[in-house]
Amino acid sequence: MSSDIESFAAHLQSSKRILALLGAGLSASSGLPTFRGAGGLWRTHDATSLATPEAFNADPALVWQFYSYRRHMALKAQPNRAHLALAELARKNPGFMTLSQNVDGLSQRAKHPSDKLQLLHGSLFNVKCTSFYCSYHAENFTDPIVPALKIPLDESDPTTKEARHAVSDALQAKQEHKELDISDANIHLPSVKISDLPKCPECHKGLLRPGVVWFGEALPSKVINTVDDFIVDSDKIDLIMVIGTSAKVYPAAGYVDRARAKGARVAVINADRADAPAGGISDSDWFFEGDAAQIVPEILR
Ligand code: BV8
Ligand code: ZN
Repeated sequence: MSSDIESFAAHLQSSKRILALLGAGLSASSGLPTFRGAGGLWRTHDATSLATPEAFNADPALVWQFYSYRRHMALKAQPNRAHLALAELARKNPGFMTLSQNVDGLSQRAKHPSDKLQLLHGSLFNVKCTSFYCSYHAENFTDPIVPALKIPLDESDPTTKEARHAVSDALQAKQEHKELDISDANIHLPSVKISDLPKCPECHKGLLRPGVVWFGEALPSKVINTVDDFIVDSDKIDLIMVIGTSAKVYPAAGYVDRARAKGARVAVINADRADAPAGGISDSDWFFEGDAAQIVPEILR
């Protein structure tokens, strides 16, 4: 395995079909917490207990507070030099396709060409109606999306452990068919009434939900088909860059092996040496350890 920039740059130069799989580590330098990194979103706030249809059904107000907080943070953040360098490569190289697991909208704000940016897990800035008979969905950048979801001045994070306990209490109560009002869980969250949550402007009945892919939900078929076409249409894939991701969430992480199966060499950019994709890093690959915001612009120069 190499961390030699020259050999990587030479291979990049001669590569026609290139994939990049992006994860939360790409946006870390923009100030957005990752899911697993130190103090990450998952470790301290257990996003998995909030990023599910069950949690939303059990307590839509809490889950909306979680997403409203992340929308607010993402809008305050700026794309970093790695987002910009990847967008530049996508403009220059028609054979380069980016698969992003990130929902923070930073690649889009870096002017990454949209046809070259596949959002595997949706976006914080899409919303859709939860009513079965309504197909309303739209982009929405309003912050807060409704007044009731305004972030408290101290920007206290609504996904603290109290909130997490509240979700599991609510799930528990639901299962025991007891209606547990979130305020019974005596947590200090400003309780938000369901009636104050974002409503569908089309059917005026359904609650809106964030347009992200939750655990247990299928990835958007249009995105899957576009990525499959890119892979199948490629006689050979020359390179996949795996940038700032623990590569543990599937089916997204599975694209690394699919690229390898088409001959791709793998370049991992990660702050943590231990976080290599399944299947490890072979001799013909590269591992660049450190901050993606520093490394990516340098190796794509
Ligand atoms: C599905 C949107 C089926 C929401 C997200 C066992 C095996 C295989 C699969 C499963 C399994 N058990 C369960 C599953 C399925 C599950 C899954 O994979 N679970 C995991 C936990 C094992 N997958 C699903 O549920 C998927 N759907 O399978 O559906 C199906 C099929 C048909 C019909 C119906 C159903 C859906 C998964 C999508 C979930 N949604 N996001 C939201 O964001 O709120 S996933 C979410 O977590 C992110 O989008 C992201 O993808 C993922 C976190 O991963 P990373 O981005 O990698 O972030 P992480 O913190 O983990 O890592 C950061 C990395 O950066 C670290 O390596 C760190 O070292 C590095 N780093 C930190 N700082 C820097 C850095 N690197 C460089 N520079 C830095 N500065
Ligand atoms: Zn509707």
